[in-house]
Order: sequence, then structure tokens, then C-alpha cells
Amino acid sequence: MSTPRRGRLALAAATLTASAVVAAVAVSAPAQAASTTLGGAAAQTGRYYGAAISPSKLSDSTYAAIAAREFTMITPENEMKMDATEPSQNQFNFTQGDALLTWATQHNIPVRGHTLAWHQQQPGWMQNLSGTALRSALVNHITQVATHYKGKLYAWDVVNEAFADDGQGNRRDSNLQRTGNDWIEVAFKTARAADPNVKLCYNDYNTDGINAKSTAVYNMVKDFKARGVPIDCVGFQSHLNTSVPSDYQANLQRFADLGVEVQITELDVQQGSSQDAIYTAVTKACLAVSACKGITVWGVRDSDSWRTGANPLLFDNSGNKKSAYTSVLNALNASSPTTTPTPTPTPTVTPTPTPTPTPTTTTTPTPTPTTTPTTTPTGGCKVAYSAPNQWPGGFTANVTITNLGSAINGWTLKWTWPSGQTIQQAWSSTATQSGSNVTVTNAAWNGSIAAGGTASFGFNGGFGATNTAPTSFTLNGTLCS
Ligand code: 9MR
Repeated sequence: MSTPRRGRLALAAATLTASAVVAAVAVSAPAQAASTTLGGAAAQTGRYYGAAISPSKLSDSTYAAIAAREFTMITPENEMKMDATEPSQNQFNFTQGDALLTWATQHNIPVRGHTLAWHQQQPGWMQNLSGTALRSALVNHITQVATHYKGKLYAWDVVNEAFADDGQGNRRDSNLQRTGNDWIEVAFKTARAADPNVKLCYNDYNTDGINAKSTAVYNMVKDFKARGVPIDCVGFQSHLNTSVPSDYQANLQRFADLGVEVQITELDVQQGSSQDAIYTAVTKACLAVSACKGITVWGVRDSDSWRTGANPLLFDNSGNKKSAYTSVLNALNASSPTTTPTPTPTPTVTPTPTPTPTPTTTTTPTPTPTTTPTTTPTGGCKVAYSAPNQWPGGFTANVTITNLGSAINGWTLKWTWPSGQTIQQAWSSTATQSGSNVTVTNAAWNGSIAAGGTASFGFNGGFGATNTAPTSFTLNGTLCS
């Protein structure tokens, strides 16, 4: 039986643009058909399934066959990094990167560029630069490399791993950081000037749940969006061990709510009793977030992995599919395309009809607002509030509302801070604060809570001396238990 090649049809990778890739993947998705490949199954919901590939391994027929059969996105594992592309200052070498791009083009597979700026894998000459000389060299590097690949890539990891693991959300110290805090936005602006259509991503690790580091990235992206610094996507590397953060999906969603695409960019999971379940959870989380456009695993076979001995990938050393592979494939195939709207490339010819709330002749003088329930829910509510991450002066909180009454459509949750805290950014909701009184209303997609159902949101907050959790909440005016 021939292998389905869904998601690759019509991809002219040599000249593709980012939007063309998304459109092609979405257009070629059939309804509801189970696929026998990762890429085919992912394409059913308009997503890609990718792998990091080393062009030097493509002469291995087992490796090349899996790569061509299973994957609909490729990241060069090392060949587009700074040391590979600019080994001597202002002397560029695209041999290996081009070899991979040529192979991908021949197989109609789009490519994610990785990476234009990173504190690691800098060529020696760059490691020895600092100050304005380094800043100029960085701008030149990005300009030259992004221009060489202009129009040929799906996305660029413009900046990689620029935040520290200090639990404080600080920038990582590096020669690039020491050129000035604006180095990241300069990198993004430079990349945009060189290639107007490629998606520009920020990529990092240990940002897979809601924590101080991911919140710092979140705040940077929010700031970039507010100030018009070009950024299109955020990559979550997801090098995982024996667990996945419980707020993995919520973390993806809060970035998506900023208006960026999110991508799982370097997934691998330590082998062990939880490997299959973690792969499944990551797959389902991406499928549940409409802005999550794809997953990339960091290698093909366990023997190809940078994590020697961890056996963290989907194929064993011989190229056989592991149970983790089957878990991922089943999770992808189980997803209904209708639950994950994809961008529609063809404009609809029929204008969207305007809603016609034609009042009947028996008009009521004061129409009831449609966002609040017309009947008061009975039975009340329960609120679970937790602040899993806290650092001096700041914290992250998660809130889950359980509706103990009849179904509601549109909710407002209120509380008063016990110790003078402030809400700074909320996700999956809109939050306002007046004095110590907080009012949170639903996002567009989580306003309906069935009887017995739940809705969740989160936020970043600030506090002074103490951070006492609130214990009294009202939901649509009803005091919760
Ligand atoms: O997998 C890559 C490995 O072959 C290189 O030796 C290493 C060099 O730092 O980089 C590895 O890939 C990294 C990626 O570029 C960025 N995130 C972490 C990855 C694993 O270290």
C-alpha cells in the first residue's frame, strides 16, 4: 500500500512563503481519514509534524526513508547555526544548509531555519567580540543568512535561549546580552528586513509550563506586540524527562492569546514508563490550541539523539516504530478537524450574514444583555485558586471555576485581594482591578460552562510583603463555596 503524502501536495518549497505552507497543509487535509504517517495525521488538522535532520545522515537509507515518509517539516540540527554559516567573519558557508534545503525541496518538505542568534555555537571569532563590534557582526550575520534563505523557509528561530534558568526571569548573561538589552528586538527587526515573509520565532527550553522563565518570555512577546517589534511565533523546545507540566496546554494558550503562532520545536522525552503518556499529552495539548501549528521531534532514531542513552525519540536504533510513535499517531488521528479551525486560504464568496436578533412585536423596553444568563444559576460555584510560582514581588496564579449550578453562558468572577496584590497580565480571560477589587470575565472561547463543568484562566500578579491567597469569590453575583 502506498504511503499517503498528505500535507506535502502542492508545496513548492523552493519558493514557498510561510502563508503558502499553512494554506497548502490546510487545503490538502482530508476530512476524518486515519493516516499511517505522522505528517499525514497531523495534516488532517492543518498542522505539521517535523524532525530535526542532519544532512550528513541522509546517505543512510533507513534514516532517509523515515525522514521522507513521516515528516512534513524539517529543522537542520546544526547546519544553519552561526558557526556553520559564518565560520570566518563575513565569509559565509551555506554548503550544508543548502544540501538539506535541496533534499527537503526534492521531497516537498518545508524547513524551519535554526538559528540566527544564540549564545552557543558561535564561531570563535564571534566569541571574542563584544560591544558595538559584536552588535554590528550580529546584524551582518542575520542580514546575510536570512537574505540567502529569503523566501525559502517556513520560519526562523531568530533568537534561541536568551533567558536564564535562575527562577527570576532574567536574561541569560552572554556576549550578545552584554551588547545591550535591545539585542533581541534588533535581531527580529533585522531578520524581518531581510525576509519579509518568513515567520520569525523566539525559541527556548524550560518554558514548557507556566514558570518565571516562560513568563519572562511571555512578557517580552507581549511587549514586542505592543510596540510593533516583528514576532510571529514562539517555539517551546520541550526536552522532557519523566513528566510534563500540568499547565503545558495553558502555557501554549496564553502565548497564543498574545496573537503569535506556537510551535513545539525540539520535542524528545526520556525513555521510561511515562514516555508514551508524555508524548500523548504534548500531542493533545498542541491539538487543543488552534495557534499551535506543529510539533518537531529533535531527531529520528534514538541513536540519532543528542541525549545519548535517554532513547527519547519515536524510532528505535534500527528504525522501528516505538510504542511512543503509535501513541502520537493515534492521538493525531483521534483529533477531529472540526475542533481545530485552520486558516481558510480561499475567501468565502458569501458575505457573512449579519445576526438578526429581530425583536418580536411584543417588545420589552429593556433588552437583557446577551452575555449574562437570563436565569440565575442555582447551586453556586467552587473556585480553586493556586499560585504555583512565586518570586520576589511577583507570582503566577491559576484559577479554575467549577459551575455547581445550571449551565451558564458568560461569566464574571470577582474577588478582593487580602494583601494588596495586583493583577498584571491575565490569559484565557480579561481582568481589571479597582483598588483591591478584581473583576475577571471570560475569554471568547471559554464563556460557556456546563452544569458541573469548569473554566480555567491564569494571570501574573505582583505583591508587596505577603501574597495571601483570596478565599472568597463571586461568580455572576453568586457567592461561591
Ligand atoms: O542536537 C544538537 C547537537 O547536535 C549539538 O551538538 C548541540 C550543540 O549545542 O546542539 C544541539 O541542538 C540544540 C538546539 O540547537 C537548541 N536547543 C537545544 C538542543 C540540544 O542541545
